[in-house]
Amino acid sequence: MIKLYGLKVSYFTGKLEGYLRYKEIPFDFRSMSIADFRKLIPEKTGAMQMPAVELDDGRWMTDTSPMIDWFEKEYPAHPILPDDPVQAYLCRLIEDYADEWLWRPAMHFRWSYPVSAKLLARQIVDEMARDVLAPGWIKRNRTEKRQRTNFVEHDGVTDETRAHVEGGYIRLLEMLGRIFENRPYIFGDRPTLADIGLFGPLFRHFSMDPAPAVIMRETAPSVMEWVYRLWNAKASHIKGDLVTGVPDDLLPLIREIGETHLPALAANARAWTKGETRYDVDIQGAPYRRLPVSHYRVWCLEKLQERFNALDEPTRSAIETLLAGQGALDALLSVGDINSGYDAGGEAPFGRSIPVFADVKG
Ligand SMILES: N[C@@H](CCC(=O)N[C@@H](CS)C(=O)NCC(=O)O)C(=O)O
Repeated sequence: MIKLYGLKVSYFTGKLEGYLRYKEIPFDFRSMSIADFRKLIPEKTGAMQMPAVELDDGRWMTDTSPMIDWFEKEYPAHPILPDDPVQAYLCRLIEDYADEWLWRPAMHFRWSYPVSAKLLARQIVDEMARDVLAPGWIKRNRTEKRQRTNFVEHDGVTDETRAHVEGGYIRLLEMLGRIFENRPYIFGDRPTLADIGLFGPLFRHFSMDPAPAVIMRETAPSVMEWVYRLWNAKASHIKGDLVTGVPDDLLPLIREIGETHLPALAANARAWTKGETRYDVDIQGAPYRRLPVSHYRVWCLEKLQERFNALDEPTRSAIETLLAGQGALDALLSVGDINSGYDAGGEAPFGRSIPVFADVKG
């Protein structure tokens, strides 16, 4: 049986668990210790990050997006990518937004509010650092400080951007709430990659961490219901179909991605091309300053462009019209052809991976 190393509070571990449970792929869950995180996992995968998967044949994988693609090939029953190539492309876009853009509000709500931060520091230390010989309060303080410094303060959350960071979550709940009034999953009666991607931030962070969860319960119970519907979903039990085309209630989400995630990806890629390590970008009028340049996210934009360019002409023009109608096309294509140099041989999720932020230490 495959071994899944991660934590029961982790964004990307939760995303992969949601996927594996839905696909009914059995796995043996292993809590990742600090020693695994600092030594074993980087040795095996190249990146100090979770989750990581060890296969029966001894191979290791990391990075949920290419891992899910690999599992989809190995377990082709009940595919999570829609047959409709327009819907499939939107799934990729929504997954990338959920993975990369929602990371900041998820970390902010977890580490800026003591009611969340104290609980999570306790949970992380209890699960990960039992063997570390130091008083519990020291381990918990260290964890809280590490996370807040790296993922809140160094990721552009300031007095000037805080309302915008939180507003993005509130808007997401409104948009998803409207969708789930109409159908159980983003594209219809069964989950797709769009649901799995959104599950990362929405499950382990927004629905479980005290500060954002109370907002979800009070203002968007249909989203809370979707989170746990997906957690309980089994592909072999769901017979539902997907909708035809792209429903109107999805357009605000595409617009939001076009105004937030895509311009941020483009600014990051431009800064990386110039060899910079920090960049500034204004998003929906909010001034994000000195954001860490991420090589990994240059690859994210490269993949989105590559997939776009590989589409056949009618599909590409349908997506072009759709994205342009929501003001989301320019940012996707504004940085001409990108060559991140990462995973040039197409080995991911095997081979040497890189973390999202290279500067973050154990
Ligand atoms: N692109 C990766 C991201 C994985 C990731 O960033 N995981 C987080 C925890 S949920 C992590 O390990 N961060 C590194 C750290 O905290 O230093 C994926 O999709 O698996």
